[in-house]
Amino acid sequence: TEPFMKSPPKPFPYPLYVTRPFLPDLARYQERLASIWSDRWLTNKGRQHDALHDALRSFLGYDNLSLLNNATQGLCIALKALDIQGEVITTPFTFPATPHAISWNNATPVFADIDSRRLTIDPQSIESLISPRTEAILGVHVYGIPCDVEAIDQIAKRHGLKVIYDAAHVFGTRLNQTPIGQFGDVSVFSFHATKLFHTAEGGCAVSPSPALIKTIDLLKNFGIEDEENVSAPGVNGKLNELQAALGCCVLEEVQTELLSRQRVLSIYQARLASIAELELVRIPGEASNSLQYFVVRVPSRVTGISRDYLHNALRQLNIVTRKYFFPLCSTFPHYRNSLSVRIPLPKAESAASEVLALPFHGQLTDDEVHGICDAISYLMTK
Ligand code: T4K
Repeated sequence: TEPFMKSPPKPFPYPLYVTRPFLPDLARYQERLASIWSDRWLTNKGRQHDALHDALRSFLGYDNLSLLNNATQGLCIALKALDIQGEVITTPFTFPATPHAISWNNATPVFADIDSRRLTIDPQSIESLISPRTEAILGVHVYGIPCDVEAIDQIAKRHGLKVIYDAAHVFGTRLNQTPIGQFGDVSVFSFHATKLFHTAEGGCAVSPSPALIKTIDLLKNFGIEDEENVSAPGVNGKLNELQAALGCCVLEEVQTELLSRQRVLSIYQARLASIAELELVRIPGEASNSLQYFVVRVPSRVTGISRDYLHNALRQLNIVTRKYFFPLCSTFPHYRNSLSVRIPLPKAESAASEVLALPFHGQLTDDEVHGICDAISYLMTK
């Protein structure tokens, strides 16, 4: 396809959102709803919950998995299950949920810089921040790019730290064939509507340790052991039957969504790779692509064109891109003057000012993706 177009592109007649939830066959969902109606069982580990639990365990390859009502609550519960109370070294280049979960546990997030290529937490920066109060590292596999799990593992072993991964973007990811959640002490996935696999709201925790998942199961259900024993100060983190049923239906058809996203990705890559002013954020070869986001970077060294210009100009054309993840969490009022920000974070700042998530989901037609590429080509080269 011709990479440059001469005339200005026309706005789309409807918004093209950064993402849209995949909706499974409605009749299949209604069948499951009918079974919920006849069971009259709406939450607290019903049949749909158990069906989704088993299906995900085999689909993802995890023995120990706990379904949750969302990933934020999941992170809070995971940190509690590991009894983290001191400092947790984490990345500022993430969704607010990541440091907030640490803060809700009355622990202190401490922001490390990121690796400028992978965009994930930089192991060297982690080492520079370790103090006698450090108890854990919380890495985020941002956009589906795995953290440097081996380096993090070594640091954790050397200093006796726990490792938690925010796995909100890595549904199905394998790193050199190993399911990504096998690394660290615990990983938490999000099943929010904006995720490739979703239950409208939901999530799960996985861990190599059956004992830790047992604790998470306990903490997500008020700490109730049985009718007469409550052994821990738990919360309510349960996934209900209507959402679990939706998840079962989405999982049955997730391959369709993956194929469609692969089609969209191929068009973007073929059309945008030739624009010198744009860098495509790529998933490293050793990892499978979770196809969660498609992100480009507009390097600030490019004169005349900034990420914000591209974002605003595309919005005029009804192309709704998002600046995931700007602003950095380290700039939020709650953190910026606190013990959380101890070192300059230049690489994270530069990434946050340059990234742009483009519309990326299976319902986009080829023509729409080409239209987005036409608009970007025009704006970047005019
Ligand atoms: N860790 C990381 C690294 C995360 O990225 C997230 C969540 C979490 C933890 C926490 O996971 P959860 O506790 O949510 O399970 C959205 C999502 O709400 C959020 O889950 C996600 N990350 C984040 C990256 O994106 P917003 O504030 O950008 O959402 P919103 O409402 O602007 O939606 C984005 C677009 O999606 C809309 O422009 C249109 C489309 N959309 C959205 C919804 C909800 C639809 O078409 N239909 C819908 O039903 O946060």
